[in-house]
Amino acid sequence: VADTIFALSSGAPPAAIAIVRISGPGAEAAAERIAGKLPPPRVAKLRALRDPASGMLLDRALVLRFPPDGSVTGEALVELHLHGGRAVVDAVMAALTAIGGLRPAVAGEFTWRAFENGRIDLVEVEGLSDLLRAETEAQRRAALAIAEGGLSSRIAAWEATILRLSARVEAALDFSDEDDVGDTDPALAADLAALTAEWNDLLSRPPAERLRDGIRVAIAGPPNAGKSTLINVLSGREAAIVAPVAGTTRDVIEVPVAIGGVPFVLIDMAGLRGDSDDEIERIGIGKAQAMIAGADIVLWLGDEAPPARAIWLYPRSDEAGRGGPRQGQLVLSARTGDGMAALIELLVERAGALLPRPDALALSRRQRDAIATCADEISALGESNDPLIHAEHLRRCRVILDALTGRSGTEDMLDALFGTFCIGK
Ligand SMILES: Nc1nc2c(ncn2[C@@H]2O[C@H](COP(=O)(O)OP(=O)(O)O)[C@@H](O)[C@H]2O)c(=O)[nH]1
Ligand SMILES: [Mg+2]
Repeated sequence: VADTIFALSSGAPPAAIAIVRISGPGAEAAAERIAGKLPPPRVAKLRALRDPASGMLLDRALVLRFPPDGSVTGEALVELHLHGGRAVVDAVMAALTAIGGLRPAVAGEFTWRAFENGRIDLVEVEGLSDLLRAETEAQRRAALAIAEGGLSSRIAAWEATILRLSARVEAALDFSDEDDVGDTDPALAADLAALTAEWNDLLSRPPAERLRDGIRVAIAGPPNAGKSTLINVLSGREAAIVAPVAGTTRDVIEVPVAIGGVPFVLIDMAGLRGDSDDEIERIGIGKAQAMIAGADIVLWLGDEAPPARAIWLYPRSDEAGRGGPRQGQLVLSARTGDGMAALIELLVERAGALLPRPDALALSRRQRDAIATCADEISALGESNDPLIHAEHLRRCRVILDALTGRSGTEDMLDALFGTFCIGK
């Protein structure tokens, strides 16, 4: 039998309201000790909470209970909506501890129980984890789609198809003998081709990590071009040191910002020049070149032709006597703000093509790896016309998909995932 656990599930006090959740077989009995008779399921009622030992009033709170069949954890669950003061929360938590038979939850334990009790699968847990950490609208939408089972339902359909095909292959096995291995069943080949096409479509889409980690924008060019000034204006803070001295920025500075609801990581770096006699600056220039190579977008502030993936800028445009912009350069002054709106519009537009489409499923690395491995199994299957081999590849696909949803899981993966949650979730 599971322990009964409790935790503060809302944010850190003080706040208007603090929600303490109690989950497990003893949840209702414990809640009754301090709140008296509990309201009917899923009905919120105001109750006086009292210390069971002294009878002292602790708070007046809204009490809600959810029976196991309708609770998020799949266990009896009680919520106490307290006044969100630190001492109120402490007093109620102390009273719950004193009752005995229940203990404070560890991080992610409520979600773990939901998973263990089959309320959600591992893919949905991943979506939930991303949802709790979502900081931009795009992240929220992508995470919610996964958390709501958008991918899980697709996986269930694949598993059903594979199971059906396995049954067909295994039935064929029973009727064939070893010397009489026929051609691959054409219906099987067609079903597998459809499955593989669906997987390849998902694999070809922009990955979910781009949404979480941000579009990497390298701000590059010669020293004193105005790179650090631009990054400060774009991020709205003094992230990088600005000075009219060549070689001021030597290390790489990464500034995460949301612009137009899109997460970006702006990367400031040493100015590119070949003649530096400063050892540290030369290392910085080497790093800068690596950053340019790895960036999703490059903002190029140089006069020479820009590198690939670059938006070519004509910076410090407010200064006279600069020779004027060339064809293809976006005229920009970080000082006057001239051209900034156009630059931001261009950045958001470029990012749009690199990010998952708003309502399309975006897969995480783990999800992509599993699907790619399944696709490999199916292509290996296609190279044989032995039903015994077919059956084995199909079986392996089922194992991979089971691991993806957590029906059979590796412990270290579970630890890593549930470790991302906070106490009370
Ligand atoms: N007039 C003008 N000066 C600028 C502009 N942007 C940067 N600067 C100046 O140019 C110098 C170098 O700027 P900085 O951002 O440090 O260049 P970095 O070496 O490319 O990072 C500093 O003195 C800045 O104040 C701009 O848009 N207009
Ligand atoms: Mg700089």
